[in-house]
Amino acid sequence: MNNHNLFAALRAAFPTDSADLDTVAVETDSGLHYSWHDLERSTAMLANLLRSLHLPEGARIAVQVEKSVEAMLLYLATLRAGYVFVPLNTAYQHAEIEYFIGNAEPAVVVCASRNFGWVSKIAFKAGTQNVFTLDDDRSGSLLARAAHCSDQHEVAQRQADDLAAIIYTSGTTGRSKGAMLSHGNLLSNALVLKDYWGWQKDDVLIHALPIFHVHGLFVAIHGALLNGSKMIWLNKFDAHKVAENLPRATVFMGVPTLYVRLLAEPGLSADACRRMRLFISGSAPLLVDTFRQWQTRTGHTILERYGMSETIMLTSSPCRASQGFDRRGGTVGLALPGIKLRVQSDGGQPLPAGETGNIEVKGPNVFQGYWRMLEKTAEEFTLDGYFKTGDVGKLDADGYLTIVGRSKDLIISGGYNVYPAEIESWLNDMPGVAESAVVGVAHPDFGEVGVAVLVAKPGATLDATHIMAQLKSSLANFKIPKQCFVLDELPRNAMGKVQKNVLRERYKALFS
Ligand code: MCA
Ligand code: AMP
Repeated sequence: MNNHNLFAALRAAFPTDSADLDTVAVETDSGLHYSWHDLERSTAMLANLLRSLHLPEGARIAVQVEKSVEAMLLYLATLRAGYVFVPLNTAYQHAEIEYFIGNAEPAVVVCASRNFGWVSKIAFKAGTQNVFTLDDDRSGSLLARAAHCSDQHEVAQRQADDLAAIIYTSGTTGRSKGAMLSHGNLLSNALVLKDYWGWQKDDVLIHALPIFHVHGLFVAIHGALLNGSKMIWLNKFDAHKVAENLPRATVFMGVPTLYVRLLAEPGLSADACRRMRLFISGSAPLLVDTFRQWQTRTGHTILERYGMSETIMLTSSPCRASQGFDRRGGTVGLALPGIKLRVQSDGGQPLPAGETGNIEVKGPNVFQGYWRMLEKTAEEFTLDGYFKTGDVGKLDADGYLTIVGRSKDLIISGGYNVYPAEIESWLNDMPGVAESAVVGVAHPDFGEVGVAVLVAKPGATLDATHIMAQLKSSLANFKIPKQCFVLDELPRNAMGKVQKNVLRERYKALFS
């Protein structure tokens, strides 16, 4: 293959026969149908629009829009035109967007029309020349402009290590880092999953995840497109709609919260799942209890996989009979083909099966580094080139990986990452707050949620409700701690370090 552009590989799987090109590639829950031909034409038009802007090589296209098929087409068009896609969570607010745009310096920003006022102000201030709007009802200036562009476009030539996307992943110091993923990273992983998960042309994927993170944007979309498989597209997860569509589908991907919510849906039954081939879970720990309940209720065993923004997918439970078909609840399966995975001691020594240590990985899927953070990138790799995931786990004698915790201070809430350090720095800046700690505790719906603990400055009185409201006006809603307590002091060890484990223990039953 001469052109390593990921889009070229995806398009190669589109039907070639003109009658098949008119078959449905994406069907939405609002009754819209997009044929393969539509995908081809509309990505060409959007790619031509981007090209007409005379952007520099490597230009970033930052996108904060509600989920829609058109938003996916914009992603594909960005690949097609050879630019770098920067998706941003729709929950991000002013300060967060200001940081991402300032850091990524995108040449193009696409936002929802209701946010145009404030987003364009930030973008123009940061030097962005083009700001378009795109809404989830197929309106906005992006599509209006693209409508005038040709539907013929030659896919831009790209090398395997040319950048395709930057995915912001929250930083341990409170600042997000942009994980740079190349066309080669994305394609190698998509090809491995195509084979490992046994994708077939007649598979039908229910796409119900957001498309601004790795799970919904890469794993799900690449999986379907690379195999010429149809997608049933939901702009927003809705357990009832998913259950309704199950009888027509074969593959579903979700974070554990989606499985928990589906289990509460009366329409979920073994009969509804009769055509289903694969239920895939990832992004956060799946409770063994959920895994078992799913088996009992549907007759299907969830396939668990583990990955990161920096690496895309790393491990998976076996999928087919030839792989042993042995999916073990509580584990995230085996290292995917071509991916080296090891568990090391803190001193950097390999640990035998059964012992818990730091998970490190190497492979063609591992990212190119953090955007404009050379030192940070270097810190996250070992001398022999393994990426330090920050996850702690153990391998069993058969190679199954169990994640037992994280060395990074991270809360995963409903599949979204929340870094306590970021929340604490906002809390600490609030009037009257002397110090704060944010810890993750178990939650029946989101798996884990944040709880904030505050200590007031001498003489100050803190109103937890008011503080949470203030936080809500500054940060994405999923980052807001679900409860807030004011204490006289934080528990500390002899070294003066805050004992978050003591706080976690104290609040562990808060939501049970
Ligand atoms: C919504 N809320 C949350 C979350 N989502 N709180 C904590 N954690 C969350 N994840 C809160 C909002 O703040 C709001 O609170 C209230 O719930 C309703 O918000 P809404 O947006 O309507 O919620 P929802 O539609 O019910 O969303 C729940 C969800 C969503 C469907 C589970 O969070 C979701 O789509 N999660 C999937 C995330 C994902 O795709 N992760 C993959 C990352 P209030 O009313 O108080 O404001 S990729 C990754 O991790 C790696 C690479 C991997 O391995 O895949
Ligand atoms: P992100 O930075 O958003 O890509 O999130 C990556 C993190 O999500 C990983 O480092 C893990 O801590 C976590 N994660 C992903 N998949 C799983 C899984 N199947 N089970 C447990 N944790 C997971």
